[in-house]
Amino acid sequence: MHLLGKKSSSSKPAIFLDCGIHAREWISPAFCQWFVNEALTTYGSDAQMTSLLDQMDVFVLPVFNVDGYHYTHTNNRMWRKTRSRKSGSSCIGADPNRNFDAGWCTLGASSNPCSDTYCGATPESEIEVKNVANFIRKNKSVIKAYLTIHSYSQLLLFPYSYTYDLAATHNELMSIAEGASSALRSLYGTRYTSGPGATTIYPAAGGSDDWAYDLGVKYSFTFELRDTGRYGFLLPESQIKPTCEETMLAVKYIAAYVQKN
Ligand code: ING
Ligand code: ZN
Repeated sequence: MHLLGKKSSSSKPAIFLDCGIHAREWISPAFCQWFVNEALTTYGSDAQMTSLLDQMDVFVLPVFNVDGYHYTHTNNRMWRKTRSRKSGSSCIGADPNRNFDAGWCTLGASSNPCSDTYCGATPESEIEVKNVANFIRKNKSVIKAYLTIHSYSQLLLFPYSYTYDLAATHNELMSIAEGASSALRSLYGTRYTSGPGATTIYPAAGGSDDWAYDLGVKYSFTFELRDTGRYGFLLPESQIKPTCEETMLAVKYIAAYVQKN
């Protein structure tokens, strides 16, 4: 994991950013790598990045599901889940974004180990999920925002996905998401839709953003990057750079909001 931020004697408020929860969503790890490079190369020249890293820390987990990501390079480009073994089943892996302890396995998830949305044997059964959850729990007093990057569909989602109930801070989350989406659109005209997961994409329990929000991380968002289905997970190389550039604007918008609130 990368820790970005100007050294300080006191602990600063922080943002947690992860990429690559799902193995086949290759544009996601590309974005985290882009983000770290931008932070390292524009600190001191870009006013917004400089002030962000002076005042906040950013924890970046560039590839959450490393085993799955590797497997998409060697065996199956369309693999989504982890690569854990389960006794009594020949099927491998659980969906890390159904394995968090948020309405676990009640909705939009499967208890069949062979399903691509298998919720796992228990909440946090997956070692990747357990470790990220432990890290966020341990640092919850400083983590103000949780951002997780997926693809595809061009959506900016926020809680809840495990229930149709609106989040207590729904209006604030919606207005941040709309602001971030318009910042993103300003670069190349890419259109994003904002809203709660359950009604904007589909109901699904056990997701990381819902879990972080219920833990007390007020600003919790799931990005679904390009495209809307023409290429889907097989986003062409020519779209990597523009996708990362426009996504940076949205992430910086959210970071600036969190910084001043
Ligand atoms: N989409 C997410 C998924 O895990 C999601 C949508 C977001 C579900 C937040 C639950 C919570 O299915 C993709 N593309 O993975
Ligand atoms: Zn995903």
